[in-house]
Amino acid sequence: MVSNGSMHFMHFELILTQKACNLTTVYRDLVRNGGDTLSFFGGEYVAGDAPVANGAKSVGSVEAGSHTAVHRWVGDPTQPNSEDMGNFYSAGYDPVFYCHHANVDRMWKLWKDLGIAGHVEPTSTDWLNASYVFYDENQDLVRVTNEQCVSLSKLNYDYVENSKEVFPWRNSRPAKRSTSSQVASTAEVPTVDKLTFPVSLDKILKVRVKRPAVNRSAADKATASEVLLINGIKFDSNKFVKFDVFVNDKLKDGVVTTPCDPEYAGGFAQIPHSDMAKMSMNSAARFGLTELLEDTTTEGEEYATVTLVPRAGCEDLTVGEILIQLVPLSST
Ligand SMILES: [Cu+2]
Repeated sequence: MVSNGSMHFMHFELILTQKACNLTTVYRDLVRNGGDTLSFFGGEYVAGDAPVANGAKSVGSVEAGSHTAVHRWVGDPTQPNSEDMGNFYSAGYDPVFYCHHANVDRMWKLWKDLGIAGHVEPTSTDWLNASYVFYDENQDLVRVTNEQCVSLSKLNYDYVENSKEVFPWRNSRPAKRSTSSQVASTAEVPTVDKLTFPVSLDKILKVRVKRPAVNRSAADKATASEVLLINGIKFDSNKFVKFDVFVNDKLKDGVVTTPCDPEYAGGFAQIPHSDMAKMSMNSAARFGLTELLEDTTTEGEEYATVTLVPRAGCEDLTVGEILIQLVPLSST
């Protein structure tokens, strides 16, 4: 009976831990990694650009994070390519797809309403005029532009006002590490210039990347966010691919960091396009470092130690470039 009781207690603890971790995931997608327009929305595809196979547009923070995670979780793992929600061609067959994407739309609204500098929608005419065709309720084709979708009042719907009840993740920034938990010396880890790119992610990759500035002041952080760029991510679009990114994750011996910890920068994940012939995709990812460096007490470090951990489908995935940039928050 006693062991049964403690089992229940452990189970309860795990649920609480998972819930807190999930809230941290939403916080990361909307705040930490969504600090500027490009980081939140992902790269724009513009007419005249190179086709997908050659271009390298970055994914958005929600898109590659919680959005893709839900596709994967709800997909059918017994199917070779994780059908229905777990695959591009079949996701719309599952009615939950529409609930899921309505919530992604809501996350856009929440991101905008946070009122954080840098949370600005694209303003280029090209983006505003981009259009799509849909069937309306009379089965007539109608053309809809981005501009017509940006304003919820034009669409005649809205979401519940921000409140504690619908905003439980707002205070889910990871707890700050004490200085003593970090092991500063990582001289055995190669610097990025010692690697030959493109580099394979068939195993864990650990590299030190020089930061453009150290000990940035609050004023510096208000004008530019520090962003880790993983460019030229090439992979096979036929299968689910995922890798995780940790920064300054070398803690005391025996302490293993997880996606619930402040060292977790985020992940890159793509559900497969299994109806296509084998096709090489080229993408990129952006991870916000400003808060991460504060949370891990490493703002004073000249280099960031970046760890890429392959999780699925990375046997033939390669990375073309890893660098850190300051992104001005006034730019849109
Ligand atoms: Cu989706």
